[in-house]
Amino acid sequence: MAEYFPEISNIEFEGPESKNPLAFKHYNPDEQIEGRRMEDLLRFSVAYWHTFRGTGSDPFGAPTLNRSWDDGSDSVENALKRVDVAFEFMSKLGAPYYCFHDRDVAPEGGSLAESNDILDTVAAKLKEKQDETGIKLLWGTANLFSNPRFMHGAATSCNADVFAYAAAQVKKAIEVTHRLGGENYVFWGGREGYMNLYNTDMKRELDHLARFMHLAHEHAKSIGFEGQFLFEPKPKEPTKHQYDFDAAACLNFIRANNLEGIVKLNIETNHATLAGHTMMHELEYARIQDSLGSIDANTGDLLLGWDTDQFPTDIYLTTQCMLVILEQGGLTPGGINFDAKVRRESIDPVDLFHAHIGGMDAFARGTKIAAAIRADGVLKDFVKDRYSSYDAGIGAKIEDGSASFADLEAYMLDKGDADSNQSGRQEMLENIVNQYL
Ligand code: XLS
Ligand code: NI
Ligand code: NI
Repeated sequence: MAEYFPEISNIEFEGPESKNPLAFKHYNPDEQIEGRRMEDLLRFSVAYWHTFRGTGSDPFGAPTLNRSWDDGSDSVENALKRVDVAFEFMSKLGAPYYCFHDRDVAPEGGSLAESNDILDTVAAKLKEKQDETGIKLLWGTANLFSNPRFMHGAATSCNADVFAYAAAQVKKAIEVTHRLGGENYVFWGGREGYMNLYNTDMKRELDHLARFMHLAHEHAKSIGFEGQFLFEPKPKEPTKHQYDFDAAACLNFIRANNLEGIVKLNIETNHATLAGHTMMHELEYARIQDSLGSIDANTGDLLLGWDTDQFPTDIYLTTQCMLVILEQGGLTPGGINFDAKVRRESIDPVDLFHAHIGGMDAFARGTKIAAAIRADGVLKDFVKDRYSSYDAGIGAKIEDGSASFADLEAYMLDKGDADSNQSGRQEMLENIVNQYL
């Protein structure tokens, strides 16, 4: 069988002292962290669209990446060959999972029926390779944004035929995800949003999106798909007002439309920062509401205002992510999907390995640091103590609901003034975190 990365052998863990760029320094699948194997805790996933469909083209220039195996065509033959490439790459990397959009793995045909047939053909090969390698599908999704038919949105399109088309496409994508044992199914809003209210009935669009989600859930149930549904919040791109702007907007939509327990969140770093939040904020906001399902790991560039989808290398960032993820005991059935692409100047196939090794190591190291911080309990103890005025007395009555406004007034009239405040000690805590890095 043809080999597409002949120069590369399996990427092994060699430890922090290793100087080999094609080895893991921190990601050691069998190492135990908080009682779990690193591989089972982190559940790393490769994004098919970036890693096997990325070309290096940007709005200003043509493809740059050297991918000798890819003839650049949309033929089924080329799509089938990419499956071999993908599974060789993922096996050599040691990634246990991957994710795809329907249109990344299989080209669109001349009609919906033809597109479905092509998807089935490629899915059969994906299944074969999954069985052969043991690599699993973290999540599937449908591309409801590239084709011009989705210019006004998919479930929120003003055109009912487009809603119907999107429904048919998602129906198929859920079925294929189910067939491949996918553990989640993602809905990224794509073009679900609007550019201008002069031509938009926002109420109808949001109602349609809710209807779409209930239909998807009913279909999933009817075929026995038990994977977790996930919304992926993102602001700005591509529409000016995305309906799933951030975790808060998604959770509001979920609650307003009786989708609690049906849809959780897939939080992406670059999307968080575009929304004006830190990744840690978005993760914690989702976690405390039992809605943190999975993450798309990447990073933006603070100097650029768009979704640059770079591989994460910042240990502070991964430590902060893992503080939240460890707090909820991992992400299962979700995982850490590298929704990230190599820069268009990183033109060699080997750069795909460097990029993923770096991301996996950054997360592994962040995991070890976060676990050490948690083992010492420094942050937790400080926070617990900071709120201790709610553990007894008037605070406990506020929390258990037994104090009315009148009670609180009487309490404070009697006392005269609030107890003095204590320092937040932010700088000390930042210094403590730095000690672990
Ligand atoms: C785009 C999104 C997309 C989703 C899957 O910005 O991140 O790649 O993860 O549709
Ligand atoms: Ni994403
Ligand atoms: Ni993104």
